[in-house]
This record gives sequence, structure tokens and C-alpha cells, in this order.
Amino acid sequence: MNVTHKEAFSLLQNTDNILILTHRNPDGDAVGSMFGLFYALKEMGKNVRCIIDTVSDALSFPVTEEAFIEFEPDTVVTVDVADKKLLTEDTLEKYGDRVFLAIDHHEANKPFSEHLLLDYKASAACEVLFDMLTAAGRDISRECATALYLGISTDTGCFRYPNTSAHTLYAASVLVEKGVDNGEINRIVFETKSRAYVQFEALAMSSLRTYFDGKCAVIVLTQDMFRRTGVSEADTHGIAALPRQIEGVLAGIVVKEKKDGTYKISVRTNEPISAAEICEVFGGGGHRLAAGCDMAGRPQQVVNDILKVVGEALENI
Ligand SMILES: [Mn+2]
Repeated sequence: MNVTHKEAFSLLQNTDNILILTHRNPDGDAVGSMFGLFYALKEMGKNVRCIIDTVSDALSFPVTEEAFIEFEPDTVVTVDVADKKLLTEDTLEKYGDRVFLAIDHHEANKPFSEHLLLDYKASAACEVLFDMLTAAGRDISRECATALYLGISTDTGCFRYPNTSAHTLYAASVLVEKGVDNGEINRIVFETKSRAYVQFEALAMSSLRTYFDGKCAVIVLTQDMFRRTGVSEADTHGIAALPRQIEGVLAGIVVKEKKDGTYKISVRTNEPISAAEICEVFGGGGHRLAAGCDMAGRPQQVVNDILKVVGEALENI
């Protein structure tokens, strides 16, 4: 059942022993919304724990060890999870059917919880949390604000994407007022690359091919590229943005070979192409301009299959 920001807050207020989960391959919004909520609940005197996958160095958020001590929760909450299939394998198995409250901002959200706080106009799950805490009249601490800022900043590409609304900027402004070191966060997240990463990026760019008169660009990442550079997969979220940066590209695709030999596809589009619609064909989903799906098969077949759908989308504009 859908709940308002205020209702979601009182649901949390009336529970304890809360476990927070987020999606696998955590991005900045997953990390930020998890720890933003962690701090907010802790400050309310709640017993709170988190379970999260490996996080890339740039997004590693200083949080007390206590957050990860195992316990038997009474209440399970998810943040930034559009579909329970996106939980990690372990948490899906253990908690997938007993999520009390899901807090999300994905238009393609597939409800799976008892209660759902969904605001797909929000740029980030962190913006939804900001609104929830504000609606409840809670003061936001510096720790909580820093986590929420991280999520908003990353999901808006540092306030550059069209999902950055006036309200997003207002939320960021309030968070900065609470003491967030925004310059430092953005320097680490957006302006810093390891040397290994730069090598990886060069390999990625050398795989780039364009199709449909340059309207579609595809990068293929192989396990070999990870091995050769020593870059971890968690550190390569940024690659997804590269193909769409080329002038004239309406659909930028990154095909990443996973360890098990299947592929994770990231699609970034410009209007009027919908990334979510392309990914839905393959059982995935996401936002209008940024979405993903999983595929299996031989690499060239995977690329051809996705190109066919992109081609149809381009023909319809
Ligand atoms: Mn998000």
C-alpha cells in the first residue's frame, strides 16, 4: 500500500530493531539513502542495522562498525530498490518476502513490500528521505545530511541531469547548510580517478562502436579488462555515462561481461528515447534516461539483440 512521507515516518517511529537493505551493485544513492536513514533512525533511539554489497572506494561512507553487526530484525526496510529482484541474492532469499516499508524513486517500481513510499519525481531515494524527515519536522544531523547529499549528488550527476528539480536544489541547499562538505564529496566522487581506472577507461573507449548514423554508441567491457587493470567492478559505474557523451548519440549502451559469463547492460539515453522502455524488453527497467537489464548469450548476439530494440526506438521518433 502506498503511504505518504508523513505516514512512512510514523510507521518507522512505531517500530524498532530495523534492518535497512538496498540494491546490489550499490551506487551513491544506495549508499547515501541507507546510511542517511541509518543515522536518522539511530538519532531517534532505534536499534538499526544495514546489509550492503561491496561499495566502491569513492563511495565508501564512514559509518560505525556497529551498523553491520548481525541481528534478528523486527522490521525490514529497503531504500532505492525498484524491484525485489535487485536485492542481493542472500537478502532476497532471507528478507525478500517480509519487507515492511520500501522507500524509492523509480518510476518503474514493482511493488513488493507491505508499505511503499514512492516519489518518482524525486531525483534520488535520498531526496525522498529528505522530504520524509522534513515532513516529520525532524532536524537533520550533519552525518545524515552528508549521506543524503551523496545520494542526491550522484543520482543527478552532480546536479547536471534533468531529474535535478528546483526542489532537488533546495534540498541540497538545506543539506549544505547542515554542514555537508559538498566540495570535498564532489571532488572525490566526480573529479578523482585512480591510474588503474584511467587505463580501464582507455580500454573501454577502445571498444566503442557507433551505429545508426552515430545515434547509438556501444561499449563492451570484458572480464579481461578488469583482470588486466585490476579495477574492481564496483568502481566502474562511471563508464555507463561515457557513450552518451558523444555528440549526436541518443542511446549510449554499456555491455558488461559478468564473472558468470552473462551480461549487465546499462542504457543511457537522450530525449526522446526511453532507456526504461529499451530495458523492459529484456526484463529490466529503471528511469526514462537511465536504465539497465541483464542478458545472456554470446557477446555479439547480446549486442545485436539490444541494437535491434534500439533501432526500433530510433525509427519511431
Ligand atoms: Mn537512486
